[in-house]
Amino acid sequence: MNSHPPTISDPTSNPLALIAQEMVQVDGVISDRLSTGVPLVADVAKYIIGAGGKRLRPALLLLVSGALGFRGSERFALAAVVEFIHTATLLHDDVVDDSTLRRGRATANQVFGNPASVLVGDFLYSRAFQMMVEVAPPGVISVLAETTNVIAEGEVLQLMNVRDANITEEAYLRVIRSKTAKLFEASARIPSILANADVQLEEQCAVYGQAIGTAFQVIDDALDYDGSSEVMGKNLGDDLREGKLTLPLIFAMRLATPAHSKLIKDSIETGALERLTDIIEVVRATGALRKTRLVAQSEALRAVEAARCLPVNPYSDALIKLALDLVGRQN
Ligand code: GRG
Repeated sequence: MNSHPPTISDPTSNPLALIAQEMVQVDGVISDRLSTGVPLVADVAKYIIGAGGKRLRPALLLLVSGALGFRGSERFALAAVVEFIHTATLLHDDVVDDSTLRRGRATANQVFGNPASVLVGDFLYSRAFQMMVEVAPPGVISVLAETTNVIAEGEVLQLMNVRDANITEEAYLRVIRSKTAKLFEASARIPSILANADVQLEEQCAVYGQAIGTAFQVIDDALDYDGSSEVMGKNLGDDLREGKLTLPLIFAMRLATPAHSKLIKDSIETGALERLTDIIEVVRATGALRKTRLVAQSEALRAVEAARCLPVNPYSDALIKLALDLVGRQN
């Protein structure tokens, strides 16, 4: 296996700059493939996709393609496929959670209602499958079929855990590896299949995606207690509101005084929100957020180790930088 020397990269450089032109092509595919004769489908799909989004999963697919020297045009269609699947999950998730704010604006369910959100999510999801069968070899189709199934399982697991104050760190990790990290994993694995990489290299790509996806969700959960609603484009304290015990609360319950720990437990179990501000304060004061960020950091380092097994070039350097940057993200 090829091994990377430690990278001393320019700390101000943007790892996504390398694929900026390619992302324009992906945006072209996204806009072409939103075509439909049903106006409501187009309205909802354009509303959510037009709101932006970081396009991280397509970026991952393009960066790994670059690192492995795969230049086939299928990569643009498949980058759009992972973004469509991601967007379908967001539409469904906002209905399930009754969320009101996403990407800095009212959620699609707020604007168009729950039925339109669910059904347009189904449209994007099935359009993604139409697109993938046009261009992808069976190995890629199998990865995406497995991925979407695992994402759905992760969401059901999370639903089963709602209002349970005894969720362990392991149970939490199982949920996030399924609901979030699995699509990152697929985005990094797909180019290795397209590039006919050997089994070990394919595995390292998958590990990179899984680790960066896990780090990403852990930071997302920290930001729910620590971020700025304006910068994130979504509300603070949503997880507690929904009865979800995420890593910051698991750690805070362990580190807090018995009285504060009980406050968190009661709030998760009953859904009482009057003490939300106090709970956010406890989470911050106990050092639970620092501990949470350390978990994300260790996942990011696992991603870096995996990226060091890729050929040494600017794309794999960018993958390393991306993993390190995501830990410090604010939105
Ligand atoms: C349709 C296959 C399918 C499943 C439905 C509802 C559901 C099952 C899955 C939801 C999974 C989910 C929303 C996980 C959270 C992932 C996450 C951290 C989303 C935010 O990602 P960002 O920050 O979003 O990349 P942007 O807005 O930048 O695109």
